[in-house]
Amino acid sequence: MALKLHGPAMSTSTSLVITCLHEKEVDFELVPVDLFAGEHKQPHFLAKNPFGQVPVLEDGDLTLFESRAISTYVAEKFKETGYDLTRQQNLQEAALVKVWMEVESQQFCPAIAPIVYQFYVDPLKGVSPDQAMIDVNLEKLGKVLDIYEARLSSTKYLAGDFYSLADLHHIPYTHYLMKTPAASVINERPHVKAWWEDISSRPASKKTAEGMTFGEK
Ligand code: GS8
Repeated sequence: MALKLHGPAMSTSTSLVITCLHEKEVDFELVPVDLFAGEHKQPHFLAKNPFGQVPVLEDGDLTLFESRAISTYVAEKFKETGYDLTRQQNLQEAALVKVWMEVESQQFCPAIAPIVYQFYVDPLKGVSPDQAMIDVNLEKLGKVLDIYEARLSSTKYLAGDFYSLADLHHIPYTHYLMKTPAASVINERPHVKAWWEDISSRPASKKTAEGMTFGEK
């Protein structure tokens, strides 16, 4: 039975999992969830994720939420197919993948997410983007990316000279950021820019990006 992924393809957390599924060449069924209609707060969805957020993955009788945990599960379960995203055969490499996955979740995401929300989500609510909120988080993101710039001047990817889940987890938010004036925070750092161009041009990343049309007319 094919895996079932519940969530809209335009959502960052859902597309994180979709990119991983494409990298691992795993068949899945994408079950749409209408966030605008509040479907994720309805009892049938809360039974799958009591926090009422997408995505949710169903694999037979196993139900998972939290996108990074789902992508790790997929990468580990399907270790024989597609691209090796977790480097489990090498303890040190696998540990570095985990370190940089944590950095994405604890440092990068808290800075980039509010910026993307200001540019995309607030206008939908009829509220104009809060420039002060953008500026404060751009400064925070710039400091994180200074560390990335130094790291990526000595290794091709974050965990080492190999692409991994740690890089992949950065794709969804950066995809949206790059369509805003805040893209300069990436473009003005040459190693970060080259890294972004590399990871976003992978076939799996491009395939996922086709569904990431949030806010586009
Ligand atoms: C966050 C999920 C999330 O924010 C994860 O899975 O990584 N830590 C979780 N999902 C958003 C859509 S992603 O852009 C969501 O479901 N928002 C609706 C809501 O919170 O009500």
